[in-house]
Amino acid sequence: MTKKKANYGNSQTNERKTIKKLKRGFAYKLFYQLGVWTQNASLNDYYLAVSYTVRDRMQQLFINTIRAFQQKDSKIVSYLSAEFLMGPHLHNNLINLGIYDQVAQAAAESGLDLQQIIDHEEEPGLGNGGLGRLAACYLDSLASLEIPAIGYGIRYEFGMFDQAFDNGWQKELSDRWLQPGNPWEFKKADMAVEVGSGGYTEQYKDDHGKLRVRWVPGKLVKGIPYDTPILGYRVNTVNMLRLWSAEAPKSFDFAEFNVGDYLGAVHEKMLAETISKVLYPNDEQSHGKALRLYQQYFFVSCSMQDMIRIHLFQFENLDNFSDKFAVQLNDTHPAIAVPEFMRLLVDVHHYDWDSAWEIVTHTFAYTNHTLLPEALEKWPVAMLAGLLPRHLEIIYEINRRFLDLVRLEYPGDVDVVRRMSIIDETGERYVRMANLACVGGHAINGVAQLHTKLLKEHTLVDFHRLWPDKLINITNGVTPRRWMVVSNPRLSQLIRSAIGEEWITDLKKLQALEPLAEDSAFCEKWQQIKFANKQDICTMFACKQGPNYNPQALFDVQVKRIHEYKRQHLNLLHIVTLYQRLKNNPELDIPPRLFIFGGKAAPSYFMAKLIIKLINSVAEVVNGDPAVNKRLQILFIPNYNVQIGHIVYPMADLSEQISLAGKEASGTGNMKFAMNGALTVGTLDGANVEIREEVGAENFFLFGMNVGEVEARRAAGYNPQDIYNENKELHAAINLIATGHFSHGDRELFRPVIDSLLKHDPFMVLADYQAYVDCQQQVGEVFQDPQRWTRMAILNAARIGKFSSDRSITEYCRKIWQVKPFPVALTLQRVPDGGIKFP
Ligand code: GLG
Repeated sequence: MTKKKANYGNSQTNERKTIKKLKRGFAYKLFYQLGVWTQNASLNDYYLAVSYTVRDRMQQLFINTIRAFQQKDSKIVSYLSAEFLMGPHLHNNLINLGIYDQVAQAAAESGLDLQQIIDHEEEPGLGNGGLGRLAACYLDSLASLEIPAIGYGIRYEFGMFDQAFDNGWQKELSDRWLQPGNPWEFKKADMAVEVGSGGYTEQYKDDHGKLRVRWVPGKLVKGIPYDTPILGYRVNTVNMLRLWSAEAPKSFDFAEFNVGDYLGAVHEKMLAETISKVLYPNDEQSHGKALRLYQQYFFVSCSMQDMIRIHLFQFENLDNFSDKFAVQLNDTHPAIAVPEFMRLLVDVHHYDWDSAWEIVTHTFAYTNHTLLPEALEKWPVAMLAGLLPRHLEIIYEINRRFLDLVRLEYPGDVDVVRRMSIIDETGERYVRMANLACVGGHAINGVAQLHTKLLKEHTLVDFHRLWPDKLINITNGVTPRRWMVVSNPRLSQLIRSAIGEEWITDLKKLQALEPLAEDSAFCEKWQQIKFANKQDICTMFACKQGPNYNPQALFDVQVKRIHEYKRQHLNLLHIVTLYQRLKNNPELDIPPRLFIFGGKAAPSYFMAKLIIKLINSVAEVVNGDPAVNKRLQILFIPNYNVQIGHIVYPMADLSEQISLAGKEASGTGNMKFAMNGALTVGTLDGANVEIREEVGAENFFLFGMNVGEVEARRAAGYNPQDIYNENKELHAAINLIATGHFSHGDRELFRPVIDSLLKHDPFMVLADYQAYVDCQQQVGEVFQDPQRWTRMAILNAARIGKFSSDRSITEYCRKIWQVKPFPVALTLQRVPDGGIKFP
């Protein structure tokens, strides 16, 4: 399907006019909006001026899309997510609008360098990693597929921390994304809503003498929405990311709330604002903190109230709410929406329980993103009782009714009741959020085939048995607009000139590249592009200890959160092994390699931070050793984020996807690498399985145990010490670390890593070590045959079509949301004098 172009296309005749208008736009914004003139404007002023000018060009589409939301026959997807890792907006918006070239030209004619302006943007890092970035890819696809959608989340004042290295240790610096000003958002102060906490519940009789319950909160805060337009690719649809910021409500004004106590009143205001102050920087770990629970409740309550308002704007009551809204719970973080919506329906809008439950369960669906037990959220009952007393009552009632159903289905089976209960009563009592989400929605999905299978067999086995059709798979995807067109312009241009543009919105079309894998001229161009991308990195980062990085080397890349299950330390053991081999045999015939790492560790995750220190320590020794540093180098890029991702994926030769089988739900970096023509070395975990299926086993470096083998190995009594004793190279590599070779003789520093590996090795690093090293040997050999390598790389890109987020979103629409595209008609026109003409 070819898409019609949005208004601001690149038609030749309008070109000059557009450029002239853009230049005038920059100057106008500088002068009137930012209050500076060209001579004294800073780079930030120019960034803001250009961004405001671009935003203006989205405005007509944005307002028309919101009008489309308000039409009775449009159904809206609400994506509820505690994280949206959007990445920089400017470049992406230029690409989606189709005015990159004109803006670049207008900037040049104004004496500006567009690239420099693009690079200046502070990205909104409102997410930890894959889960938040997935939400951002999905917003891009929803808009590009013309599906009306709102992303609902939190406008954290401080997003993900900035990472720096201090003597090799991770140092966390506070993120300042809002400091330079955010030109992409609109504050909608008059759309604020109130959210309660604490207090008590009481029964009362309504006007008809009916007994009802109401919640009397002890405190209120105000949620203020900030809207960011989310532009689709070359379509009229501009959806909305609505992020809530917490403020103290009016009712807490000085006179009423705290007579004469000025500081006390300010303190209240501060407490209220704490709610949206900072993103919890933990990936894959539940926090157990009351503030975190309240953050979740805060944005969910704001969002449900907002949807209800939108609905009642068009309809008399909420009976048909689930025909208007499909609400997706991105993991369990927003699962408190289930009792909140019940409360709003029963207590506020006076629905009876059964009708309310009918509406609720038809509205929600839940995506599970993890198999790690420590990531499954549960909240102490006592905490909920204090913070959200009415919600706890509602959860009990939901649970009572649900367990009746379970008992009916499995008479006499007390174990199944215990396991499925929303309340965990095995010790201190907890509310299990995954169980709540499973019960409160009409669909549950995993994020890759293997992940869904494991959910069915283990984590959610009881729910799957009770409701066999409810749990389905929708494999993740990523947007080719950001991860190819924006981040890899050279490759995108080559592909365009070879097969046209349709792949940008229909990624399966990349298949047309397959025959070109045999075309030597095309292969040569492909290689030149990879080389140029690699050179960029070498220019950007200078080696601190040794010779500068060599763009001829094999770029072997692992970028992702630092976590033991992702096994950055397995990668490191391979590096130390190569280091030893080179030291023992200087003539060894292996291709030069540059190992690149990127990723943050949760500030409280001791082992992950020690692994960062270990990588940096090995880097210092290896890079500084002239005996090896022509063939072995390590670069740990600090502060890995979306922006760094833009430069990392295009230059990689090899993508490290080496988690222990059964631990990574899907992974999405694996898709971005393959899209950009990197080959994968990986285990049969998460979406790796499907990537390998698509690109062909012969174009994928597979190693290690599969899930069944992992289970069997553990069942047989896994003893890592045996492997250490038997494997000479591994033994030597571990000893080198343990004896202080990389820590200036300090034998204590890395002892916790070594002890963990030798005593427990929870992620079976040692069990997969030999297979990994052997597989890497093969990688090195293939790399020495550039023709073969390039052919494999092209086939990876050509066969990656399945992993577009457009495919994922199309599946969500069909299998879960029952939503269709709703193309936006431009009924509200801009008029030349700057006013708005109503039709
Ligand atoms: C999770 C999982 C990843 C997954 C991502 C998006 O760990 O495997 O790709 O969600 O579904 N916390 C995450 O990043």
